[in-house]
Amino acid sequence: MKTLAEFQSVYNLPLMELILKAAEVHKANRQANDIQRCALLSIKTGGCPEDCKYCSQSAHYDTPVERQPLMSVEEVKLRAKEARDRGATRFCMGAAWRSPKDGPQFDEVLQMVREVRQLGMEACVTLGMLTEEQSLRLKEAGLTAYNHNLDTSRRFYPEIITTRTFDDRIQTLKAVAKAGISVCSGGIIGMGETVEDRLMMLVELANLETPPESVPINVLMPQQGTPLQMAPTVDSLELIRLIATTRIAFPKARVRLSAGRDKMSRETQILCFLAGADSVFYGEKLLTAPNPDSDADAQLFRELGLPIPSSC
Ligand code: SAM
Ligand code: DTB
Ligand code: SF4
Repeated sequence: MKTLAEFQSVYNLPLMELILKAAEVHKANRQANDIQRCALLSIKTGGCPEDCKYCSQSAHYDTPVERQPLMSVEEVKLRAKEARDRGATRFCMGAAWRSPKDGPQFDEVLQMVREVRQLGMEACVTLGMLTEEQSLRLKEAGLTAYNHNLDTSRRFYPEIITTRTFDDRIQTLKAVAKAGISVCSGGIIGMGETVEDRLMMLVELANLETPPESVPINVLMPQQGTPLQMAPTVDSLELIRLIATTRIAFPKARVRLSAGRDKMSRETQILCFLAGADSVFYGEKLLTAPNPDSDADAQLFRELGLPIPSSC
């Protein structure tokens, strides 16, 4: 059983000691130079019935995001192929749904998963709440991982989302794990929560029956029209401390430096990698928000001495 006190004592170590400790854990459990590049695609955009206060796709807020129906399987296949050619090894598809409805649309998502797997990539989807049966069908289609973030601590959660509960999220994670799909779950920082909330979120994740093998840490990208559009910027050293604590808390997991990289200096990103982050989203767009441009990222990888396709 992991405790808040335990994670606080790690998080509050002198900064260099914390980074060195996280780097040691990283080196002992994972390959130091293996930073996975994942591509992200919004396969169904906007008009979501949930009220997540950070999200540009919620129908509760007036945002500039244009609604798009479910993309065709052919289009997804094309985008996945392009991403693979640029060096992505995981393809993540997101749909702005509360939960998928069984029927032709879910069948199409299953086909997208099959196509991505046939391209030799890991396939991840994030479709909202799932039943056990839907999880099993996704597993049969070859799904590698399911992303469903706890987002924040149990106590801060109702400040951010009121249309589904923290326990609803945990139920979905249970269904995903029961189906034998790898669990990808993390959260967002910068929504007005305290450092204690961030660590409480890690405690919840670490104490799950099946802890996540993949932990995305997103920095809030304030979205026009959402209640959090004016949220203040997160201090980069707080991000680095949280990444290091996440690495120590989940020694074998992928720790994903996710949303918000477009506003980070190269040096902040490199400190995050040193502190144990070992994955980024690669490509100019996340779901609706911008990501660093591919040339800048290719250059960063070259400067780090990491492999990158010569065409990039
Ligand atoms: N509808 C699905 C769901 O919520 O489960 C999937 C898509 S949702 C956009 C996936 C995750 O992206 C969210 O849980 C949240 O952690 C992250 N996210 C969404 N908007 C963000 C923003 N503006 N800044 C940072 N992270 C964000
Ligand atoms: C995750 O934790 N971050 C990604 C992925 N899972 C699906 C999504 C980031 C979204 C950033 C805001 C946007 O593009 O709208
Ligand atoms: Fe919908 Fe997901 Fe956005 Fe929440 S985060 S409003 S569930 S798309």
